[in-house]
Parts: sequence; structure tokens; C-alpha cells
Amino acid sequence: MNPSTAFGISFTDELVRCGLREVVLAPGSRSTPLAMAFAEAQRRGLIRLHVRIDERSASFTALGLAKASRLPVAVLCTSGTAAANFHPAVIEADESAVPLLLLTADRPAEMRGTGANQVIDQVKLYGTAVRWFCESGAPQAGPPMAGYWRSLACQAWAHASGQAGGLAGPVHLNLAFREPLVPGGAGEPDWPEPLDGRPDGRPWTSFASGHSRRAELELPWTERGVVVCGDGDYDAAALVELAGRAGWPVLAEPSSGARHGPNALSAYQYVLGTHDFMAAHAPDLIVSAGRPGLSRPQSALLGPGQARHVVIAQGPGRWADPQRAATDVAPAIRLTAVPGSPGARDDGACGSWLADWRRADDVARDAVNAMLDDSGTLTEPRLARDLGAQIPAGSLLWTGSSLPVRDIDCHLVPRDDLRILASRGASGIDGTTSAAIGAALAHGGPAFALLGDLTLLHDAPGLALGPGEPRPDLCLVVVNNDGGGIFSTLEQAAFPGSFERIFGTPHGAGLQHLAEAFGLPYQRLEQPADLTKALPGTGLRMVEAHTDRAAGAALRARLRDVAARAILAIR
Ligand SMILES: Cc1ncc(C[n+]2csc(CCOP(=O)(O)OP(=O)(O)O)c2C)c(N)n1
Ligand SMILES: [Mg+2]
Repeated sequence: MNPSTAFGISFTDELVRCGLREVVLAPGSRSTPLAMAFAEAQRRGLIRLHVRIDERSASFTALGLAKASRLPVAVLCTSGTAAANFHPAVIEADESAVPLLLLTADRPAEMRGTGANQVIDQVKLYGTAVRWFCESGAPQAGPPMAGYWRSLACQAWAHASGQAGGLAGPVHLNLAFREPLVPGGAGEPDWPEPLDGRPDGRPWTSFASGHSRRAELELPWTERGVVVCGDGDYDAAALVELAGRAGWPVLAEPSSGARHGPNALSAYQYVLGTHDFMAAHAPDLIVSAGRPGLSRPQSALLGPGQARHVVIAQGPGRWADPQRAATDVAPAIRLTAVPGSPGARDDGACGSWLADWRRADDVARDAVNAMLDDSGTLTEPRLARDLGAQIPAGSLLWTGSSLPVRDIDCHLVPRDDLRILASRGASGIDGTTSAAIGAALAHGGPAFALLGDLTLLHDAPGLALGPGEPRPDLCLVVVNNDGGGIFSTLEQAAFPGSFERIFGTPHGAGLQHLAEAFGLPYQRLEQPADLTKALPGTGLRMVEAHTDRAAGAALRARLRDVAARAILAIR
């Protein structure tokens, strides 16, 4: 057996022992030893292998798989610019703490800097975006290597998964291979040492986890508290429970996993945007978690003010406080002196605080719904609302950056039977098709994605699934407003001379042709009622709705206005 093959077999076996179940690869020659080992592992039913043409799509597919499964996913590519195409997904994985094993094949040291074909500097290619980097060195026969390769796999797994004690995230192994890259057959000498791992299928290194007790911040109860939940994979249930005990409203972004329970509001963005209500309902205490970042009123709430602002850390060394307004950062909270609980001071404090927020939320939602229903036309906010309400229990919903995630945020009625994900770490519009496909593949139930047209086009290669590839049950619902609708809601829209070309970026692409090119079933929505008929189905499919950017911006302004008036009319 040659060294490259020996490495591929033992490294793959060790990753499987660690728990690896999903691998994505893009084709190339230098990565052959691992590609062949992964294909063999798939043949033996140990892993599921996904093959993509484009490394950027491959890495975002891995991101989606890892995000939905909460397990490290390996993604393999060849040397050269192939490796650079992983970078956007690496950044998103870093920012949103998604465990990825980035396996970039490379030429051995003696070929670097020589002008050899497809050689670039891949050492620490992703800079500080990875939890750990290792330049493995080309496999060779002796000194004994099996222990090194197996230990390396475990080390990478531990850093990616967070078992090494840090925050989960991406890990980069730059793997040099010398030829021969393929198994040599019978003529090759036997490998000089046993390649076996530990007995009983155990990993080479096991990591004890759960030994560090999380310090809790003791927080005395106050009536005027709010819980703000941003994007992220954290203990949302604990925050929902905290808000329930404390009598605080939950202002939860869709991808926080916290928009459920009786205190979760659905139209909170409208409430936050209503100045007079907020002036009368300034909280004394804000507890925020995850990465909030969907609107200016939400940023204003989290900005400097009089409130005590406790930020729940996303993990070791990571918390979100873009306004630098946090008064405390803590891994968890223990609420004390809650009225009605043993030992609490009973000063009859349970007043109208939560009721006021709920009432404002109710009237805002009713006013907005009435306006959306009255027009009878298929608008972006209505589509988002109806999609969020109509998809079946147990569905996964991937929300694209830009207006889709915001429209869902403004109109999603709390549900505890949905899993909502988004790439909100770096909030790119890149890789979204692939990330949604990856997440749908891991979800194992019906999946839907709400995407803008530019977002879909940005990752059109992600639609290219070869004939032998695992296919997701995913309905891509594309809001086609022929460009970046979000810019029509920003100050840039006031500069009509250049706006359309440099911000609006119309493309005129016929998405039905794109669907056809990739062999996807396609439906066009003409009116709101069409959505119900378009959602059922299996496999990867596309549903498109044509909307208008400027009209959408005007409608959103009218919705804010009608919601604010309804809130201010409360007696
Ligand atoms: C990779 C990347 N490039 C550029 C941006 C800036 N950006 C934010 S939203 C947006 C437009 C998105 O358009 P579309 O997907 O059609 O959604 P819409 O705004 O119409 O809802 C752009 C270009 C980004 N977030 N990520
Ligand atoms: Mg658009």
C-alpha cells in the first residue's frame, strides 16, 4: 500500500469513529486518496457522500448539513483556487459557530513555490476564521504513522465540534499528498505497520465533555424586562422559560428557535418601531442572546440606554453586542426574587407590562393582516406570512438574507413545530441555495426556503445535483423582484439617477429556464391562493412569485404606519 492510500483509509476510518456521517466533495486529482476512501466508506454504509461541481456550493452544502445536524461535516477539495472557494462558507461557519472539517489537498512542500501546476499558498488560507489549522505533511512510510493520522483526525474533530473546550466552528487541515495518489494494486509492498485503530471501534482520543459547570449570573427580577433572541443555535428553551417565569415579552428572530410559548410576539418589529409606545415602555432590563441584527428599531432597543443589558454569551469568548451597550455578559442566568416564588418579596409587582406588549402586538398584527388581506395581491410580506403559517408541522424553513428573513420576522406567528435556519453569521447572500439544500438533506422531513432572486442566482450552481446524488425534499420559494429589493427600503433609493443600475441590479433572468436547465419542477404563483397548491410535493423544486421592488418598499412603509396607528389607538 502506498502512503497516500494508507492515510486516506486510516484517516477516514478515524473520522467515522469520531462520528462523521456526512461528507461533501468537489472533484480534483490531488484529493484522490481521501476521495476514494470516502467513496469506499459510503459504499460500506458508513457515511453519506455528496458530490458538487463548485467548491463554494460544496462548502455551503456542508454548512447547511452541519447546521441542521449539529455535527461536524467534512468537505474536501483539490489544491489551488478550489480551496479559496471554501472561504465564504468558512467565514459564515466561523461567525455562526458551525462545525466544518475543511480538507484541502495540496502538493507536497518540495513542489511549492516552483511554479508547479495548481499550486498556491494554502497555509493558513482562511486566516483567523478557523478554530484550528494543521499542515499535516505528506504521508510517508515510517516512522509509525497510524497513531499520528488517527490522533490528527480526533484533534480536528474535537476542535470543530467544541469538544476541545472552545466554540464549535471550522477547522482547516491542509493535506499534502505525493504521488501515487491511487492504490497501486498487488505489486505494491505491504504497509510496514498495522493501520488499525483502537479496539471496539473506539476513537484514538476521546474527549471528556460537560465537566465545566456553567457559571450563572444571578439576576434579581424586575417587571420591565424583555428577552431579545437573535440568530443562533443556543439554549432558546431556557430563555423562553425565563421569560415565562418573569412575565417578559420574547422578541425572537425567526432563526433564534425562541419564537414560541405564550410570551413570544409575532409583530414585535412593528411595536419596536412605534416611538411613543417605546417611550412609555422603555425596559429596565434587557436579556439578549444570539446575534440580533434584523432592523433599526431592534438595534435602537439594544443600543445605549438606561436599561441593564445582559448578553448571554454564544460560547466561550463569543457574544454579540454590536452597540457596545452590554452591562453584563454571562453564559446563563438565574433569576431570583420572582414574585410568587418562595422567598420573594411580594410587592404586587405583576402589573400590566406583559399585557401592554401583548396588546400592542395583537393590534399591530391585526392591522397588518387586514392591510395584507385587503389588497388581494401577492406581495412579499404576504407571501412570507402565508408561507410561515402554511408549511406543515415538522418542516424546516431556510430564510434567505435580505428581505425574506425580515418579512418572516415581521409576520411569523409563533410556532413550535418549525425549525427555522438562516446564514445570519455574516449575512451573505452567497451559498444560500446550497446551504438550504444541505440543511434539507440533514433535516429528514419537508423543507422550504424563502429566497430573493439575487440570492438564488448567486448560488445557481448549487442547483446542479448529479444523477447519483442524494436529493432533498426542498421547495425553493423564490421572490423575484428582479434585483435587490432591500435597497429600495434604504436611503440609497433617494438617488434615482444611479440607483437602479448600481443598487437595484435588475437582471431579467427567467428563473423557469434556470429550473429547466437543472431539471427541477417549476411553478409560478400568480395570486396569494396559489401558494397552498404549490407547497405540497417532494424532491427539489422551485416556486416563483413575481413582485415589484418599489411597490414592496412602499407597502412596508404603509404597514409600519398602520401598525403604529393601531398601537397608538390603544386605550
Ligand atoms: C455575498 C454578498 N454580496 C452582497 C451582499 C449585499 N446584499 C445584501 S442584500 C442584497 C440584495 C439581495 O437581493 P435578493 O436576494 O433579490 O433579495 P431582495 O433584497 O430582493 O429581498 C445584496 C446584494 C451580501 N449580503 N452578500
Ligand atoms: Mg430580489
